[in-house]
Amino acid sequence: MKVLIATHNQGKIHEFKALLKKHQIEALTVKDFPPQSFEVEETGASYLENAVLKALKYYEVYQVPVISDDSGLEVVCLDGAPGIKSSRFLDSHVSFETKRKALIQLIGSNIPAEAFFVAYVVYYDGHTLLNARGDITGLIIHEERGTNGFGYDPIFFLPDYQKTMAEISDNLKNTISHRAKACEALIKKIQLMRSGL
Ligand code: ITT
Repeated sequence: MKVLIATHNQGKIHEFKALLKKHQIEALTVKDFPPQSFEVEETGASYLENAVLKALKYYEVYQVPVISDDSGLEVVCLDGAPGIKSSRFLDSHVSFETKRKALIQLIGSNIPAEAFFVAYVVYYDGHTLLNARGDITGLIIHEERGTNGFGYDPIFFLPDYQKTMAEISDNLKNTISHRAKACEALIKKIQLMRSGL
């Protein structure tokens, strides 16, 4: 089975490729198709709505089964911010190094601060729409640690491993992360759908 990963985020693509490979699903990316110019406006009021918007748009453009992801970082003492706006925090063109520094400043004396990563993933093949959710708890710390992963990973500390999400291996992130949990749950639903149950 082949599925198009409906994202331009290279970090997500890297993770989805490994997550799908475990289940013998081949991950396609937009680079496997002739160039298309389109944008998905993330106008949804929730992660799920945005993930659905992405899935429907990529399916409309490429006409192959797709998996999309809308995810974010929620800091408890900031009432869940940056949340659904995590990639647009400050501005979508601002570097993640700057976003991470600004977030640490915003949290101020509440650091280390309890936080969650949340991911909603959606499968759409023109007929069936499936979705699943995953999350992981951690602490936002005041210093950057590690170079793996992407986005907010270097400041997301995992107490159980005494490492940040950017210090653990790709393999471990792909077992415990919000995206890994959501993707595993989604694949179970896809398999059930394909087996006719
Ligand atoms: P697409 O819409 O093309 O998928 P995007 O990066 O804009 O790409 P989102 O709108 O879902 O995707 O934004 C999610 C943001 O949340 C992402 O850019 C990161 O800042 C953050 N994020 C999500 N998962 C993450 C992870 O595993 N590690 C670090 N940061 C993560």
